[in-house]
Amino acid sequence: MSRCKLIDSTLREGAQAPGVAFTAAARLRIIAGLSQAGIDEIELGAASPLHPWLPELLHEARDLVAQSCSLALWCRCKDDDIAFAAACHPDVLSLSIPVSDRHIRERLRKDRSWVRETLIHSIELALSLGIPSISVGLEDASRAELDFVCAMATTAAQHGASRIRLADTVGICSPGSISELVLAVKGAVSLPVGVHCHNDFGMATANSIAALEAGANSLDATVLGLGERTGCCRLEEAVGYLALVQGNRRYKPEHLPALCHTVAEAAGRKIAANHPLVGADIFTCETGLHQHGLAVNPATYEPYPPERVGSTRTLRFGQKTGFRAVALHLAKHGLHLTESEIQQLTKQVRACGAVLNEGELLRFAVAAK
Ligand code: HCA
Ligand code: CU
Repeated sequence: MSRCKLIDSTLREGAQAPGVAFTAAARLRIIAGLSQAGIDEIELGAASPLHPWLPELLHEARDLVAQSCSLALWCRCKDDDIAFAAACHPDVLSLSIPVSDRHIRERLRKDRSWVRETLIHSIELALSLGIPSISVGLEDASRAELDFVCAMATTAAQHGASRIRLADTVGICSPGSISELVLAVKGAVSLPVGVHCHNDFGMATANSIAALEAGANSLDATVLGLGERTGCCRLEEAVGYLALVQGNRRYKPEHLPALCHTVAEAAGRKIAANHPLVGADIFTCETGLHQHGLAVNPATYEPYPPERVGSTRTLRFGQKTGFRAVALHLAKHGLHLTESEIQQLTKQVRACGAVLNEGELLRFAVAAK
């Protein structure tokens, strides 16, 4: 798989989620956390005179992020918004335009030739105002006619865009269908192609990784998947998968818990105990079968060591406890009981009606001896 880029849109797409309104201080904390995690590009917001805080945010973000992290703005194809964006001096402007007839005709009451002309005009305007790099986001690409998607990607390339982004705006793609879309568009243009996947059927991260495997060059994500409706590809999942399964060393999963907690607090959201990579209980094990495997070799039942995400393994003992797990655990702490004592202890633990932590189990064992 070629080098991919992660583009975070927590401060743009994530801020569109209901009930979410980031403060200026929270935005800066989030930017700092994203940079620490090694994110390649941060979309700081939607360029519009309605967002007067953006010029200052861009200015302040420059001092916070690593050299290798680009600062981007998202923008509709509207002259006033493009002029506002240019005055903020982003590294990248993501110009967004719909390509499905549902959006073009029903929402905008325009036609495909309007889309083509507006796209050309907007790219040329943005370049003439000195924006160094233009990414073109094709909204609702997954429900658009493929020939038109490819034609707009080609038009964007011919007029100076540096990247195409395919949006699965209502999250209806599968890993197979997004891969086909990426392959088709990559066949039509020689520009980098990215994806922006929504999570309406819980497949945003899977679709994004499938897109990368099909040759996509970047993926959009938001922390905790914040965004419209069910949100988007979760940044923590993408970082985790790329770093911990694929061995990509640019991304730093150990910074994910702090980043996710910062965003959860700023957005007023809770993080589920089993949330991938950052949930409080993902390395807590209560079952005898798994505890036995973990005692033999943690890799039997863990995809990566807890320390990689700043966590620790926690064992608990209760009605799911097993004999072999208890024996191995006590031996690890230098407590050697006879087989029948361990059988007896296991029975007592299973029946005690509580869930014991490791220290409590040891005390229980000493008392029972
Ligand atoms: C939205 C627009 C967008 C745009 C994506 C892009 C989408 O719904 O607010 O410009 O690449 O999902 O289509 O986020
Ligand atoms: Cu979106």
